[in-house]
Parts: sequence; C-alpha cells; structure tokens
Amino acid sequence: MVTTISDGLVPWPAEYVERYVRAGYWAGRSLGELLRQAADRTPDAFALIDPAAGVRLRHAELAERADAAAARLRALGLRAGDRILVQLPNGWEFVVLTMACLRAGVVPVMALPAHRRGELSHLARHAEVAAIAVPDRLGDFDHQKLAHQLAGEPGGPRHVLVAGDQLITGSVDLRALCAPSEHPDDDRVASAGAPPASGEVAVFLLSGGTTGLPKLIARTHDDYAYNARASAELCRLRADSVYLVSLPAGHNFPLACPGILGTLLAGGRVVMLPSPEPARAFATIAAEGVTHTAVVPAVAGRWLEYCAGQGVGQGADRGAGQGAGQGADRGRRSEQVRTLRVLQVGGARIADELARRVRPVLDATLQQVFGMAEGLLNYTRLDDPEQVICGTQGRPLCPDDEVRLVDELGRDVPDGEAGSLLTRGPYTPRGYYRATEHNARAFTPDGWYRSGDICRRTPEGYLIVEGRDKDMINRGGENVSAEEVENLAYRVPGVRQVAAVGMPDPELGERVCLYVVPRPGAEVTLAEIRQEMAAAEVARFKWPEHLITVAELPVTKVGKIDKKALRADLATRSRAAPESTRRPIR
Ligand code: OOB
Repeated sequence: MVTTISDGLVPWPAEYVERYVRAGYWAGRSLGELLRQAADRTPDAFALIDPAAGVRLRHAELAERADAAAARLRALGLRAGDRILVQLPNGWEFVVLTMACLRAGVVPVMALPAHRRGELSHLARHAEVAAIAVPDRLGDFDHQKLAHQLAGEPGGPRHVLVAGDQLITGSVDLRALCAPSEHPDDDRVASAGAPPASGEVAVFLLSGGTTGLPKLIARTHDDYAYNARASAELCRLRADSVYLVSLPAGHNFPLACPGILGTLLAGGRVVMLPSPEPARAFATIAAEGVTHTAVVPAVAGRWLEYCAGQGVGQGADRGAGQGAGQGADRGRRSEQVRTLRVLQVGGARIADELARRVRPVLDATLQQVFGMAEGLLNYTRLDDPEQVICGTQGRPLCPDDEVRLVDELGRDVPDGEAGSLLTRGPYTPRGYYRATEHNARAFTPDGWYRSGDICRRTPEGYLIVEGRDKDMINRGGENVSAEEVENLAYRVPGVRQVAAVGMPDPELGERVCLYVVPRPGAEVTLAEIRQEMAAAEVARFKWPEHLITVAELPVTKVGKIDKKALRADLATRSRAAPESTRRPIR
C-alpha cells in the first residue's frame, strides 16, 4: 500500500495556524511560486554560479530551467507528493533540481554527500522515495553504483538521476533533465497551473538524531519560506548580495538560513563551491565578489589562520605562508576577502576567542547562528555590540518563537541560569515524520520540541549554549548519535559493553571516542570497530577515532551508563597525556 505524506505528519494546531497566518509569517504561497516571482523581478541579474562547471545562470534562465526540469520530472512519472532522495555535491544541478521540486510539489529528501548505504537505504525506505539523485562519483566513491543497488531493493527508488559524465545504462541524465527548456512558455504554464498548497511539505530535512538513524523533518512551504525570507531580511540580503555555499547544500544552514533559498528570494546571487578549503574559497570570494557566507567553527578557524598568513593552502597555495612571504600572503589573502561583509558561523559553538578574531582578521561582521533542522533559529544581529556578537549564540529569529529553558522537573529557570531548551514557533514543526513513538519523547504533550541543548539566557534575551543533555556528539557541526555508534559497536564479537562520548578536540570541537568493556579474555581494537562501521556502510564522520578499554563503565544511581563521568574521565586523560588522547585519525 502506498501511503501519502500527510499520514505521517504532525500538524500545527488550528489556533497556531491562524496566528501565524494573521501575523503574516505564513504567506500562503508555495516556495516555487515565490522563487519564480523573485526571478521575474530581476530576470537579467546573475542568480547561480558554479565556477567548477563553468555555469553562470541569470534569474530568468534559472527559473526557466527549473520549470523545464519540473516538466521532465512529471514526464518521468513523478507526481506532486512523490519524494526524491537528493544526495548531490554543491553544484548547479542541486539548485535547479531543488527549485524544480518546489515548483512541481515533488519533495526532496536532503541527504548529505557523506551518507552511505546505511543512511540512504533507511531514508529511501522511510520516505518511500520514487527517485534518487546522485553524482556519478565523488572522490573514490561510486554513488551511481550504490544508487542502482538501492533501486534494486524492494520498494527502492524507481529512477536513478545522475549528475556526471560517466552515466551507466538505466541512469537518467540529471544534467539533461536540468537543461534549458524547449518550450519555456508551456513549462511555465504547467508549473504555474498546479502549484503545491502552501501547507504541504516542501522539503524533508534530516535530523542529527539522538536515536539510531536520522529522523525526517517535514518543512512546509509556508514555514520554510518564512524561515528563508525572514533570515534574508535579518542578514540584509539584497539583489546585489552574493552568497557562497561551501557547506553541504542540503543542510538547513546553507539551504535556507538564509542560504540558497533566502538569497534567491532576495534576488541575489548564489555561488556553489564543493568544499570550504581555504585557498579555493578565498579565490572564489575574490573572483565572484562574495558578500555573505556560512561556515562551521572548524572552518572559521582554518579561514582565520589562512588569512593571517599561517595556513598552508592546498593546490595553488601549497608552500606559501612561511618565512618572508608571510606578510605578503597576509596582505594578498585579506585583499581576496575584501567584499565579504557577513561571516555566519554555526552548527557548533564557536570559541569566544576565535569569534573575537573574525572582525580584525577578515574585516567582516561575524554572525553567530544557533539553529537546528527542526526549526528554531537564533542569530546575533549585524549591529549588535561586539561582546554580544562574540559572546552569545544569538536570539530567536521570529517574535513568535517561543523558547523555554527548564530544569530536570520541567520548571522554568531564571535568566542567567542554565536550562534545557524547549521551543515552539511558526517554523518549528510539532513532530518528526512518521515517528509517533520518538515524538512522544522528543516533544512535550503541548508541542514543545526538546532540543537537548543546555543554554543560559541573558537579560536581553540572547542565548548562550552551555552544553547538551542529548546523547549526541557534535563533530565540527556534524551531529552523531551516540546510540547509533554504540549499536554498531555491539556487533563486534569481543565487545561486552560500550559507550560513545565526544572527545574534546581543538579543531573540530569534538571527535567520537568509544569506551569499551571487552568480554573476558577478548581484546577489542579501534580497527575492528571501524571495520564494523565500514561493513554497516555508514557515513565516515560517525566512525570512532579513539578507543579506551576499561574494566567497567561508571553507572548512575538508576543504573544507566554515566556519560558525565566518562566525559570527566576523558578530560583528565587528555590533561595527563594530551598527545595520545587527542591524536586524530586521518
Ligand atoms: C544546525 O542544525 P542541525 O540540525 O545540524 O544541528 C542542530 C544542533 C543544535 O541542537 C545544537 O546542538 C547544535 O546543533 N548547534 C549549536 C550551534 N548551532 C547548532 N551548538 C552551539 N552553538 C551553535 N551556534 O546545526 C544548524 C541549522 C541551521 C542553522 C545553523 C545551524
């Protein structure tokens, strides 16, 4: 039996719908229509640049290609409400396909390039996808082959769309699907004639998830359009703004905070780059006049080092940044980023010290972004005083975002005290997709999302992220579910008990560390654990990078593994032997 999307959704209660509509947050238009309208306002301005592919599209051309691609998706048999698993690198095809979906009412499920069969197979089944879109290869990984394997599974995708020049039999050429229209007027009329309703699902985002595999977050056209539009206004994006995408484009941050969608809605220009590697990112910022971009703290750190003439770039800049050349490099590199006005940093907490270096080194305004795929976005404002910009993670985007900080018993804590963050609002859905059991834990009965973040609130209403009470490891902005890692580690025969915790790391914030109690007489190595992760085909960022063997694990009074005690143990170990504890695996 084929189920429809709405079977698994948790709607906002009617009184909230009314409130959000009345306040104007929900505009009652699909994202596809809003994007088309924006394109009509500045048709001749450049909208999308993919330097690696040599593609430069104006707003009118991009909108036309999106409508053509929507028509071609329909010709393949895809209908409004069908889902498509999107696992594309940062390139022009990602943008055209996403816009086509938003026009046709086909719902993209935003996977990350790092995902492997474990995650993709789960997502394909859970969302019952009709199609999958992948590159032919990325690095040494054959995405096309895996996509066809998934298509061969029962209930797997019917169509495999591939971006690349090594297409095999049975693949649909995604570049041809995204090519200019043969009948622009007809395609436009076809899209305009049947826009998805604004309360329908526009995209599925992935939650980092505290339990097992990623959860799906259904973002509606109304809520996600507000998310992108209000973020764009807050960041002062305009028609002359140029936004650089170097984080994985399917992540909420570069997609809509304000990201690709916010930039296009503002009539601005999006530049796609496959990675944030400093030498290339700086060269692109210079070549395209980039004004805004979003990075995670680890990348911000690398950019700051590079700009100050310390980092040794890869590629063209290899070998630079040393000795007498350093001063010249510094001057040249800061000249490269002259146009950059706003550096958004989020995904993980940036150290205050690093935050303070952004303005002097890059001559750009730092904007801290504390957000989540589940909705709530907190931003520092561009004109906030420097101590707010550098010392807080911002305040909510919307006046109707509701935020509570509560103690263990669910009582509100006073300003200045740490509490667990609960939230509701016009762009924070009331439940995960098809996850009744999990929703009962992740949401309160009256619809507050338990983010699992421990925060303090300043008297001015800004949040400071102090830690987490969710069992998650934040590896440079990638959220890793401890439970998922533990479940896989239990497959190793010599393992009696395991616990995954975040090991503090100067570069990434945290890395995955596994405590192991071996079975009597057995020995468990990191290599075996990683072999198991490889066998399960899960994303590499989840693989433990450090293993500590212990005779037993500490437990709390109720008999649960005491992760606080383990984190304290890790801290003691790294003080005692910083090198061996911290050494990352490359
Ligand atoms: C963003 O979204 P997700 O869904 O990948 O991760 C959300 C979680 C938050 O609950 C929090 O634990 C952590 O990531 N986080 C931060 C943070 N931003 C996110 N922790 C401390 N400081 C920050 N600035 O990561 C995301 C989504 C939209 C915009 C920006 C980030």
